[in-house]
Amino acid sequence: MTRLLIVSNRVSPPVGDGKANQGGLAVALNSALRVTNGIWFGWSGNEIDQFTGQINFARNDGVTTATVDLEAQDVEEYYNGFANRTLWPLFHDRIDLAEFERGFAGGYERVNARFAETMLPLIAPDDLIWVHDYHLIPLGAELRQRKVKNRIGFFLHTPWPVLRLLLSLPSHRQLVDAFFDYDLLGFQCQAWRDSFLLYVREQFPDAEIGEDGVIRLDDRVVQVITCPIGIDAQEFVESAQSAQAEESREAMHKSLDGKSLIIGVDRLDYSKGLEHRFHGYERLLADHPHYLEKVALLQIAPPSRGDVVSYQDIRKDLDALSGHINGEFATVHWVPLRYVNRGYDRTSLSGMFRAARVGLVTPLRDGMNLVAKEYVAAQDPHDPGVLILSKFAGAAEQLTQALLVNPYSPEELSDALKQALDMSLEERKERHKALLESVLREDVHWWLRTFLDALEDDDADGESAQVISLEQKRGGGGGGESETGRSPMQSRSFA
Ligand code: ADQ
Repeated sequence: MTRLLIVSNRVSPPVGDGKANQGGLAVALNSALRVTNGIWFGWSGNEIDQFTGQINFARNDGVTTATVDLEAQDVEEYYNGFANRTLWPLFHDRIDLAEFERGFAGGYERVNARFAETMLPLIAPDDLIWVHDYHLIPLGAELRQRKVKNRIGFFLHTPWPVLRLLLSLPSHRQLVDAFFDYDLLGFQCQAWRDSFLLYVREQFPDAEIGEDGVIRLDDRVVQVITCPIGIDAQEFVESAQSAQAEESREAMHKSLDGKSLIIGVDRLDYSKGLEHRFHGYERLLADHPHYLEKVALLQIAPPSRGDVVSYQDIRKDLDALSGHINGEFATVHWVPLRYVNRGYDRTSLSGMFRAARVGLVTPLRDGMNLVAKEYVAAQDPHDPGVLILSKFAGAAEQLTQALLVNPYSPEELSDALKQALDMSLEERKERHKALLESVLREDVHWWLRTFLDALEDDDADGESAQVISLEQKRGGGGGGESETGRSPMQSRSFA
């Protein structure tokens, strides 16, 4: 079995109290690590005075994690800086919030180099290396500079920005150039992949782009695929039917006292469109007074990235807006908007999703959005709720039976809410059936298999001879050891 080496900014080791409190992504990656006896490498989340590169190993529930501490300056420039104040807003079309500081870019390069240097001793010749997300785009190139010959894949969890916006980043070419050092590049949906290929076509005219998504640039070959992430759907379906979920659903019903629940669950992030969502709900209440005291919006939004000013700002804005809406419409018996800044365990959440007549998932831009899929999986197929989904979430390419909306338009949101609240049982069942089929079919296990099959497949472009010769150019040779003692690419089987 080919060993898997996963690299992400933060590491999520399995936790003692079972699957319930872990996201589907962590569960799926952990199970792949368990099966292959793999390792998950990344930042511990801790700060240290001076970077030492010392790896702390831990083994939890059959999964080995290897973590390093970072200096405060690294955290500020790489994580809070380039990752969360430059790339995240840029990749979510918020150029107005993007900060372009040279120090950030320097920190990003430095930490990626430190990751590469530190993880080098962990890499065995046959390992498949899988790098996750925008924090670590240059990691593949850093590893290649250190003569790593292994197959390396990269998966981007966020959207890929439109060409003109990306050009605003001073180091955009350098950033994209690093992608050519991977063997496989995965995007959440066709739109982000197309946008990436368009960038390459315009900015790297020497690159050959095959119809199969294989790009050749000089001696580098990368295959670009669409591989939408899913949830652990079957597990979520079962969790929503458990006694604990039922308790949470019942408690919710009791507190609603016959009102229809509309639910939103998001990290508190400006990309999730919470302000626009609140305005859409306000519009519903203003334009359709017969819903007054008949509906309630529950928005659960635990704060994230509180060290970044734009996140502090959005929190203040939402506090004010939720107060304003409740001030305007509430009565002594009714709170129209329940706005909660804390997290809930996944089983309780599944019960709340099941209690909700409408799932309101309206990010302004989102790589995929797993909440939309969780809402679908949690529904009772005999009396399902309606999913309202932003057209600008990656999930909209798969979940076409949702009510798809422009999240910027309060009118469209209000219309969709009305349509959802008034929808017949027959139509709700029909839409839900199609949605559930998609969520079950393309679940997180399907995603994992699809990505790893492509990563293992060193014949992906149908021209293995050429790939092998490129491996030789990288120093792998025709069967002997390379200068770092790593053998060239070998056939792999991931079970
Ligand atoms: P996120 O932006 O974090 O992920 P999302 O896909 O919605 O967004 O996943 C959030 C997860 O956190 C969901 O599983 C959700 O249930 C959970 N969650 C949110 N609020 C919670 C709360 N209050 N209590 C408990 N759990 C809560 C990034 C990208 C997305 C992409 C994912 C996976 O931004 O576009 O879908 O990665 O690739």
